[in-house]
Amino acid sequence: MQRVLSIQSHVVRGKCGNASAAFPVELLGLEVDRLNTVQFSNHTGYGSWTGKMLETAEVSSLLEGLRNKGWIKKYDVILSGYMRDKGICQVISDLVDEAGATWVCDPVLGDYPRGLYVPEDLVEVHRDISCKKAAVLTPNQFEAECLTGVKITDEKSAWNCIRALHDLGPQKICITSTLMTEENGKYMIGLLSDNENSIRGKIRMPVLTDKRCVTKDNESGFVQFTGTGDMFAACLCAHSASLPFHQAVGCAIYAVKATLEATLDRCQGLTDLSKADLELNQIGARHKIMNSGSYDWTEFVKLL
Ligand code: PLP
Ligand code: PXL
Repeated sequence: MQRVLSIQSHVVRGKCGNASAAFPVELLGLEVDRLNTVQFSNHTGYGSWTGKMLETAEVSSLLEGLRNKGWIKKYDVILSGYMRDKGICQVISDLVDEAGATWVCDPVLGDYPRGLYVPEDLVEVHRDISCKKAAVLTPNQFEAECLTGVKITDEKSAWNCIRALHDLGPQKICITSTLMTEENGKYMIGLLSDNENSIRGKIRMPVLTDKRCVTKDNESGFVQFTGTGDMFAACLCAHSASLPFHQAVGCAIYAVKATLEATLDRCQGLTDLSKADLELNQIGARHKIMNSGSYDWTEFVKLL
């Protein structure tokens, strides 16, 4: 059985960071050890929260404890996500070498429309340290643009952005979500590129809308979830243990989509949707997550 070390945030209430990533990895049959880079009461999208972040030295000390037991070399995959202290990237980079593990890096920096939601110095650190060593990178559009300086306005510029990301290091890249849509906003577009196997693909995900989310800045009622990127990277990591990258992407999208649908199902009968109502309902989707590896990935991924 593969063992994953997942280094990202933890929230007491809600589903993001390790609270979004760990359960699906377990449902998919991998062992996951959680190293929490922060412990907050809730995700920062609520505007206020309490809790603490770990200093780099505290992360190193936890790893030292694992090292003393001979457990570092047992990791097959290191999954990293949300962090706030830039020194942690170098610690993870050294850890990946020591463990001889594959680094799946979700360079969490921000998104549209929220913008940057971690300290600014993390952009440079992800560019110079994480990208140099990560095998797999899963930025969203905002993060891909921050890392490369290449703006995505259409598919051509998106592929230029992916090329620039490959030049930074990672051989497998998935831009999980972009502002590009098809069929009048019905589908959101993402892109994947596996340089080692010369495979490129376009990802089409159905956009979920809800009347209760309609505002004057959001006329379509696009539902803004949090923790989807974290869950996606985790499912990708788990499916990659048994499937080629592009297929793992399709199956991970299915697991996330089933979860978002289960989340909206849970909101039936409510007149308004709060952030708390939109916390991912992974439990409601657990059977679909478990079976996502045998889902027809071609529904979401078209090879180019
Ligand atoms: N929305 C949907 C429906 C998704 O399936 C995914 C990724 O799997 C995302 C959004 C990506 O979210 P983020 O922008 O947080 O990376
Ligand atoms: O989903 C990214 C994320 C992870 N961890 C914490 C967050 C967020 C986004 O808001 O606040 C603590």
